Amino acid sequence: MDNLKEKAFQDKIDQDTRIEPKDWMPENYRKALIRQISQHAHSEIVGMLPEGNWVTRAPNLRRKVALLAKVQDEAGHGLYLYAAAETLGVSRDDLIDQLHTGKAKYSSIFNYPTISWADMGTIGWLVDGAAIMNQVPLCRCSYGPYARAMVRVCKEESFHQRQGYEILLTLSRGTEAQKQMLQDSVNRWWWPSLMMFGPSDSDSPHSAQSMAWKIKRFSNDELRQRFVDACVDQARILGVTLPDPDLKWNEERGHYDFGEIDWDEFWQVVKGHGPCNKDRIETRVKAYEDGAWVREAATAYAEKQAKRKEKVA
Ligand code: BYC
Repeated sequence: MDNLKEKAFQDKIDQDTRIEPKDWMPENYRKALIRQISQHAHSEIVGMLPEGNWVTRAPNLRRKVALLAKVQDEAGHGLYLYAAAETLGVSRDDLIDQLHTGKAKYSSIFNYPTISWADMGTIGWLVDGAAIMNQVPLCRCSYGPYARAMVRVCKEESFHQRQGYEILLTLSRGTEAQKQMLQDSVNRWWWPSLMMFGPSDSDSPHSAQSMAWKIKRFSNDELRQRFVDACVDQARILGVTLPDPDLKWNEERGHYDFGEIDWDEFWQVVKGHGPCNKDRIETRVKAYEDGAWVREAATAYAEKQAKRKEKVA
């Protein structure tokens, strides 16, 4: 019976029919989605921290307003994604608990420190740039609620990428010290940005199945290559050097060749031993605890309203 259901399910996927929450789905499809969507949601929420760190130190009011708005957008992305995960039968409290107890993964990139203002520009250019490359295909993901959430996320990410690039353009036309700050920032963020796409295809345990289910539309290496190809001209316009001596155009492949990623560093960070993993989780837990009174007040108000409605009825 399940075999028949599974065949009908795969036929739907092959015909690009969206799967919706109440449709039958294999248990492993549900689990794969909960895993990816929740990791994605956690990444958006933890992703607020490295930039939030600079809100009070933005160089002028316009920059401060834009940065604050970007960080708020990321909170919104986290909420759409938690809501999409909840349609699969998992509770938000459980997901948040997994993040706070260190059981859940989130993107490796957010475990690196933001030590200069240029990092706000570089995160927009490279980190949001990598995110867009990875996430635009997710708008065509086979699971409806995730795909629909991604449409809005991608529109906002695109705006973030441009505001980051504009920060860097301004620095690139500035003083020698500003140009150096820009180059130093790109030196630190280039390789971690390439790691955002995940392990090489040959070391990616989930890719084949996720692609067969059209959760992922392209492999980690395909998207990483597209990202490198897109960045080279953008770096040239900024007048920065990408820190990879092996980066060069390959006429035969029609792509840029690039150097070997330090996979030891990647797995160290993923396993919790990056420069900021501990600090990020501690800050996140504190923010959650400090916000308890807001959740309590909102719940008390909702309960009061519900009782009032009951009385009227
Ligand atoms: N960092 O078989 P694989 C953002 C894990 S937010 C940490 O290739 P998959 C933004 C992977 O989870 C950016 N862990 O897995 C926010 C798996 O572990 P488990 C987040 C990583 O799922 C604010 C194991 O390694 N974007 O853009 O097929 C401001 C094996 O990997 C990483 C998303 O989440 C990593 N970099 O492919 C600015 C997008 N890479 O679960 C920007 C949606 C891999 O077996 N997610 N791992 O314990 C995806 O597209 C896919 O999940 C990935 C990984 C490409 C990330």
